[in-house]
Amino acid sequence: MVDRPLRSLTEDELTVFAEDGVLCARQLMPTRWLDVVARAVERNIAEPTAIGELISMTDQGFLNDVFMWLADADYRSFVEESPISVIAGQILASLGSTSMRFFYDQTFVKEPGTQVPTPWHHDLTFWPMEGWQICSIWMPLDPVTDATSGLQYVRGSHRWPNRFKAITPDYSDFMLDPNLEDVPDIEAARDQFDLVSWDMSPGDVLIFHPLVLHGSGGNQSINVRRRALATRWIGDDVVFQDRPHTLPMPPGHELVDGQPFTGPHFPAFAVSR
Ligand SMILES: O=C(O)CCC(=O)C(=O)O
Repeated sequence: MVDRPLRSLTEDELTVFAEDGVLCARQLMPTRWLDVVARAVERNIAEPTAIGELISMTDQGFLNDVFMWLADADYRSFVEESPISVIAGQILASLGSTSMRFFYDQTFVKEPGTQVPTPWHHDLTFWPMEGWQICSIWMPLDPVTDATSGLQYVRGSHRWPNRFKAITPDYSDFMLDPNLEDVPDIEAARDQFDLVSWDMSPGDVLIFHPLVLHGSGGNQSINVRRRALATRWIGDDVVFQDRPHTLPMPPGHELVDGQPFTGPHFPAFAVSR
């Protein structure tokens, strides 16, 4: 049984997502689901997955973890039963998809005072896939401002033809594909880019396309945490592309190069506009 969001996305919001590559949608997620994820995040901090151990910088107050739902009942119930799939389904239907699979979940916690930035990047080059009918939904559990590491986006950059190197917060060499372009130095010329960001409250979500450039600073607050969960969703036109320098897929996956994502690691959900 899948729960409903507090409201549906409007046609105007779907148009903003299509044109800008990012939409800040206000008050969609009921508090009870934020509480479920908050519980999961505390457990996640205490016991990161094996990949989480590698990609987090816990000594600097930064937790980064992926595919948690495969091992944690609260993350799993959020994916399977919360309104998150209904929201994603509306977005993918608006992109013309008739089907949807869950790709993966990812936690980003920046504790007060952490200096760890999220370097400017787009997401598609992190992933072993090609396709357009894809979205991420980023859901904060705390109030977010620029000062507490709110995400910033280059509006409309999802339509650029470029494919940029995948820059991780720890600048991991493993992810750097020498065949891809460097991300432009946006910080050196901020006024030359159409940058957008939002102050957010728990219940709001950011919905964005994997080709839109985004990033954020550290958390400058001395007392406000910045806990967020991103979930990634894929539609009809997405195929597995077995490329080096991409996020490893979970052990036991059944993916075949050039074929759509299938199997229990990538469960199917309904789409409806
Ligand atoms: O929360 C962050 O700092 C990074 C989020 C992000 O880059 C993403 O969800 O794709």
